[in-house]
Amino acid sequence: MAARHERHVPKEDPLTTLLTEGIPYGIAVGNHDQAVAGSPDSATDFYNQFFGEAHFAGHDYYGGHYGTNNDNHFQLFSASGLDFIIVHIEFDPAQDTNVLNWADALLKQYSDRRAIIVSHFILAIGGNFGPQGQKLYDGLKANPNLFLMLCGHEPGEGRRSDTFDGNVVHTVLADFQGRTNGGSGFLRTLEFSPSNNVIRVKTYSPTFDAFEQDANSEFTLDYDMSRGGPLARVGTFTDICTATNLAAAWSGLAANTTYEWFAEVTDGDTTTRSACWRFTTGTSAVASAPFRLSLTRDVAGNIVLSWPTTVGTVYEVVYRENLVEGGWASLSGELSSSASMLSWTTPIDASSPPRFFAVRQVR
Ligand SMILES: [Ca+2]
Ligand SMILES: [Ca+2]
Repeated sequence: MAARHERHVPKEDPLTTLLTEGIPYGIAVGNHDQAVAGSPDSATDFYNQFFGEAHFAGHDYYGGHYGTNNDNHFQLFSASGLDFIIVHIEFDPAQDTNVLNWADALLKQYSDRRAIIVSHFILAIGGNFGPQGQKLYDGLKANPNLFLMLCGHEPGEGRRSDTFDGNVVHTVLADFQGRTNGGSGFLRTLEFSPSNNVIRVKTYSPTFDAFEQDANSEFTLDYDMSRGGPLARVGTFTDICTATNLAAAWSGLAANTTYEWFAEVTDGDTTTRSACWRFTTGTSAVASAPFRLSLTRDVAGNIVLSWPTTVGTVYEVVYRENLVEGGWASLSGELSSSASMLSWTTPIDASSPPRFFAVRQVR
């Protein structure tokens, strides 16, 4: 955001943009939008007067804000089948942990959306993270849907790419306030090309009606959009200290499609993630019924699988020992439901390798 308290407030005009809501946008509060520059606890009255919740509330793309004002807020938007969440975070070198946790929870809540973080100062000209940028990256990098962070603050252009757990996060700095006439309107456009798995970044000045095309102004970022979307949560378990086996049904799988999955365990402070496994469904997908499969142990130590059912429907428990190779093998035979739940028990054979269970609806 421009480092001035006085500003012309643009009016989103549907007639000009041909978009029913005008051009959807969001704003990251900068140090000069704060009554005490650099203090996120000081007043941001002018910003909230013009760009507060009331200004955005009527727009479908507006997602909401943190706390009592609009200093930290987010938008949801979609284009060409790609769904995004973009979170705008106020300038705060110390990075308020509560705000960071709010952003982290949003990225998890919207794990099926591609996530962009925008904040005033994330990346320094030299390519190092600034203090806030480092905290934002460290605090949010475990979200596999995060792929892009955008910032200004330091006049100039720069970028870096970081990989965590196989997921690449690009951070891009573009700030033209030091140029002639306060930047001559120079702005960035990011064009997503799913068929090429790249984001094409361009730099344009409507004042000059010209592109700046040197290496730090026009470039492509690799971004794999081929997997059909970010990871989504399959199941969540709490109070698992004494659990030995946990299972969740993965519904809605498409046939002949490769999926990846992993497990994450947290005690509230530290989070540990497993390796990332993958499997490919067969010509007719298994476990396509939308129900939650629960797995417990009975007093004798047997495994008890149970799931909600429809009376008269026939199911079958299947298993596999390898999610990479082979297929699902029949285990239970046909099980007919006569109530709203069905349970099936099997002893544990300690000499067998670990097994993955699923329930198939036969008819
Ligand atoms: Ca604030
Ligand atoms: Ca340049």
